Amino acid sequence: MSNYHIKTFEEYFHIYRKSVREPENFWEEVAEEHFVWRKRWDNVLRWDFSKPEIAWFEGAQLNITENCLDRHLRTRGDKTAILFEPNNPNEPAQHITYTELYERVCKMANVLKAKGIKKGDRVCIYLPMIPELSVALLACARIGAIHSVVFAGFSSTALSTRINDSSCKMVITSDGSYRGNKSIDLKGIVDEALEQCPTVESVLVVNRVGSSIHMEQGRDEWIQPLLDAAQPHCEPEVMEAEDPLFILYTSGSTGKPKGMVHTTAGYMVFIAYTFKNIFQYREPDIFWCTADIGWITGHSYIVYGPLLNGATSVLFEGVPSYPDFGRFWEIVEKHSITHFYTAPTAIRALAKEDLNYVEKYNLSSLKVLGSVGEPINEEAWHWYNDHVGKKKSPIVDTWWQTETGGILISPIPYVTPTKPTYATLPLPGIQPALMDENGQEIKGNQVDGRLCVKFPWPSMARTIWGDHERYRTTYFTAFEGKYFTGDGALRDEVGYYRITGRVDDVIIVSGHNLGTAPIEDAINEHPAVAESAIVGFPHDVKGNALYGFVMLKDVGEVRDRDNLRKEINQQISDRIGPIAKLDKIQFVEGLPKTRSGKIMRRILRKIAGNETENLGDTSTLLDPEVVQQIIKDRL
Ligand code: 6R9
Repeated sequence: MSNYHIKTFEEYFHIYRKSVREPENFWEEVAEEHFVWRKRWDNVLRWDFSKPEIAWFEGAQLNITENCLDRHLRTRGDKTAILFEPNNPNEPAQHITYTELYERVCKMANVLKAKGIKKGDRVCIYLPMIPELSVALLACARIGAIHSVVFAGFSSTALSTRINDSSCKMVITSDGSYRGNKSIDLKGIVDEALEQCPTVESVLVVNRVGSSIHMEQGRDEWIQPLLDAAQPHCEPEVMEAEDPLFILYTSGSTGKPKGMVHTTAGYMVFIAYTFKNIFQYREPDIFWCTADIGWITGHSYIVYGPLLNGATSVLFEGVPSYPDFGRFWEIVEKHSITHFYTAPTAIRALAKEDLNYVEKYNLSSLKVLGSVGEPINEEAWHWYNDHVGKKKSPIVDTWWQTETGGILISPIPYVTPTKPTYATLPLPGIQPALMDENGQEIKGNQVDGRLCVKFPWPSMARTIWGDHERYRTTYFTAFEGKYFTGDGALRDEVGYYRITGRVDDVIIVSGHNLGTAPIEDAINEHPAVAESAIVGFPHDVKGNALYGFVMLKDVGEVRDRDNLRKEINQQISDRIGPIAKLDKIQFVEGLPKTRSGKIMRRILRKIAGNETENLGDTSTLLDPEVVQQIIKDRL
């Protein structure tokens, strides 16, 4: 029996048990059956979480793009690989076949090579959701360059920090981008960022909006003429299994973003396997993940997962509210989408609008619905199930992280009975553990604790770019011998997992992970600010919104507080991006601190969420008076 496609619940348990008993045999079988290798591995797995060192399929040689493109040409050359749906509904959709995609990737790979990009070089990609974005990732992978995609909603400072952290040699961007009825001057943001980026030698610019932009002599070039002149074939670079494939930055609880490094063979095997099983993908299904490729969800389940399986993957440039709140459903009907994968924040935003926006469209093509990015609340789950899935399409609530590369806990549709708000069961090969505060594993059911993983899986990040020690301390020291996720979870009476949220200083706003530290740093840079602390509080649509407690240097000096609030938010917008703006800013005379000087965010969180009745243990507070004053002035 093939291990690859799980079809019944019994089969799931059978495969799961095998994957725990003999993980190496399990993954070896998956790797043998479904990929093109230039050379077979010598060793399936070598690992030591104390260092931490993790290596899968060592000795193997391959190129992931051969698996995404070349091998499909004979059997699926004319099949649509990317179905591009533009921001403007009147602009025609584009069906890019596997053959066309292969040629476009090869051409771009040849352009990168001609610009001096070699195996191991880092290329920053700062593009909107247009086909060139997928092409750029694959072109890098084709020649062994390491792509570092930066979400095109990040500010110039956030962009330059990421470019510098991994010393990128090149940036691929566009003149501008469309989002709803707005267009954004992406190239202007890049120009500003590059004032601080000495390692960038060249910038390739895609023409998307036709705006007139500054082109820096000797540095910037329009990409289209170069592509037109390039050869449509490019020999794939032969990569070692553990050669880095990409870097993707994620927020941490300290200031600097963490460049998570994913490597080639393990990532490929796990992403292909999870795509196929978690979505029960079968030809000729049409798969749509609404995430941005700037996040891990887009990397794994818009680009690599679908292409590794020869699927049709929808790439949507726009937003769910343009030209109106029916846009998602209009697209589902128009392209007979079978799989729809989105985030709870989008579901909540659409659920607030008139039901007619959903009911107007024929959604009968849908077979599987997915959710990712944050816990899905009961109300949103039911709205999704009732009005989008019409109670016929199972919802897969998929839990995972940038660090995990692919989905670790999720129902398998038509196999695992779903339960609202539960991500349910681990995928084969994944061994979760709940830990108590003393570092002991909590066995049995009906328990809750901190979520760890006990055994390596192929697509886990291998390090943080340039800072392996930070990788070790962030993920492998809280619980000895285990990978710590930063999330809390509970396990119900049948062993189903429910993720309850972050237990560290990361706040998820509209599905975006925001570290408290970088936002506080941005606030503190304002000349009037002495110190600040931010926390999340519940919000109907965003899941969490941000509440800032800000202490000023000289209270007497400040005349216009509303203006100051605007300036603080502008500062955050400039440093990080508009997604990190605060919903509420309360000026305080002091912050609650422990005797060792740590801000007690736990207390601030309760105040922001209006749960001031029970503040918990306040005995370690240096000055309890401060807390009473903050409660009194609460917004
Ligand atoms: C894929 C992605 C990771 C954090 C993760 C957790 C939260 C993601 C979730 C979920 C509950 C789910 N998260 N999926 N929480 N249920 N189905 O989102 O990666 O951006 O790195 O975020 O998102 O807190 O630790 P990333």
